[in-house]
Amino acid sequence: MIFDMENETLPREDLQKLQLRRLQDLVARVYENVPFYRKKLDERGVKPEHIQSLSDVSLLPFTEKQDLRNHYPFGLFAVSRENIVRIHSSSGTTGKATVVGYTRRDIHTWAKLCARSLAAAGAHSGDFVHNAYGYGLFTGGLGVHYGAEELGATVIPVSGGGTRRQAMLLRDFGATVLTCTPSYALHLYEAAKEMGIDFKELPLRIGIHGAEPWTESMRTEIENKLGITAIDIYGLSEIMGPGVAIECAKVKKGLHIQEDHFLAEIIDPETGEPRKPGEVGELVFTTLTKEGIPLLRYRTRDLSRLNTAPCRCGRTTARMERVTGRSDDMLIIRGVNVFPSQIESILLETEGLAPHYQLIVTRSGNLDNMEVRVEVDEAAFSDQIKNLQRLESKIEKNIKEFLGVTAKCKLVEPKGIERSEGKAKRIIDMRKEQA
Ligand code: DLL
Repeated sequence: MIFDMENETLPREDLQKLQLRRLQDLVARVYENVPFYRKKLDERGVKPEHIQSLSDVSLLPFTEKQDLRNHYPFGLFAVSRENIVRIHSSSGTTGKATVVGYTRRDIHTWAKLCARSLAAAGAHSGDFVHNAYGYGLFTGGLGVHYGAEELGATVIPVSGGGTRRQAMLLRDFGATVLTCTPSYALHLYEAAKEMGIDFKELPLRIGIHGAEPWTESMRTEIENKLGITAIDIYGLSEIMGPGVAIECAKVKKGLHIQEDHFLAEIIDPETGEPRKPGEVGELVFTTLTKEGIPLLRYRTRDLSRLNTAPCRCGRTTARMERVTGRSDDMLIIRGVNVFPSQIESILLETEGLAPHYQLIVTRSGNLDNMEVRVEVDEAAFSDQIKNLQRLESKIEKNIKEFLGVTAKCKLVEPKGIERSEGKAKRIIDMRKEQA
């Protein structure tokens, strides 16, 4: 079903006119209300009235995750605090998190776009949506929740964790739609199986999975094991949260971007120059309608390509190819975004450690595991085993507390981490080989 027939099927020419109008309004708004953007635009000699066509977007400055961090927490908001009705934030509570704010209208738009997304995936009013995305500062839980309600479905706000209980609720309530990360879907399947629950006997029809990269073979595995249609949903908190783009159940080839609200570009991640249509590069989004924290040309670091060919489902919006990688070193561990630099700063603040470490990411069953190997200094090395174990637990506790991710810490002897002659190899990600 197409939830918003008018806007999702606009002839591309009309869509582009709408985008231009919204872009012009956006640039005027940020010029007026966000000192950061006014300064950047002034430096480039760009005034709002210079935006005369969609390609003039290239006159605008990029925005990076670091810009949000530099203005932590609310420095890039474009409206006064009283007009912000909701805050979300990406993981990391060390002052380096990215914080976003929504006006009442933003929340309403977001709910509509998530309703569009659920409908594109094949959900409809009357469906039971078992929502296992995390509720809280993470956008997944509440984003999907509001969308499901907007669609007229019944939400079961389970959030993350308590897997055996989730399996029981899935069976008892008879959910027809499951929303969670792809890895969690498989984890849930395993737990259910151990409890003697057969997914194929449940009324579940659709899985809507995202927040982390996954592959076509993982889709096949989920579909076969759970007996459902598995749909890819994409989004990021800086732009809105889930619902920026979604596959349609009809074709399942590329994710329809909600282009009346987000202007997408593909650039060369090295030079920042636009890539030719159809070429792979870094996805960049400009929020066309957002009020709380509108962003110009936000660099997602996600790699993809765009396809503007008409889709058999009837939507006219461009489709982005499934995101398979990033152009930076951000790791996604069980859906939680983690930068090695965040782990590093926790390690550096801990006494008794040398600044040499490695992050080893593996996958056991369907879940990601991260081990932090770090060298102790000479003084700590001569300590009793008991003290070293205490140090390991302390590091694990700090990583959990500050980054929201569970990691196993393993202390190694001085010089125990291999030195590299060039760039230090800090991340050993074995998930791809294991897939
Ligand atoms: O992960 C929002 C979301 C929630 C999307 C629920 C889908 C479902 P962040 O925590 O800000 O927001 O993380 C955003 O996650 O830049 C991508 O690198 C990655 N990501 C999100 N969806 C996908 C996907 C949410 N379908 C970052 N495929 C993004 C691959 C994804 N990567």
